[in-house]
Amino acid sequence: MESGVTKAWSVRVILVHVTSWEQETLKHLPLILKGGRPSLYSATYAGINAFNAQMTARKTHLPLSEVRREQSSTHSQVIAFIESTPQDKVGGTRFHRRLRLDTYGHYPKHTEAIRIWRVRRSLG
Ligand code: NI
Repeated sequence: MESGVTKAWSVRVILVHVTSWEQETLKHLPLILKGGRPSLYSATYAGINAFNAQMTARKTHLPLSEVRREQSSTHSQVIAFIESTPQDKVGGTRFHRRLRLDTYGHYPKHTEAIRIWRVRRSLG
């Protein structure tokens, strides 16, 4: 719950943030499979930063237990969706790119920040 992991963000906010991108992928990948194009964030949320700020602000008052529950169920939904998608579709460039940006390409940066914060914290 402490801020300062990544600027003002706590681990809790990072969980909300990563989960909101997984929720985006659950919205957009089915659309891509049907040959559609997700709208640009610049059109709907005045840019990525505004989207991020809005997503984390919206969940400011959720208890940590709820944040964790949502994170876990969203991640399970992403896994189930990928497993139910035919192999040849998953390999499609736009599908794969979107999946990477929203999920496994997104985790390492935040994981690393949390790791560094934990070390810093244990050193007092
Ligand atoms: Ni991020």
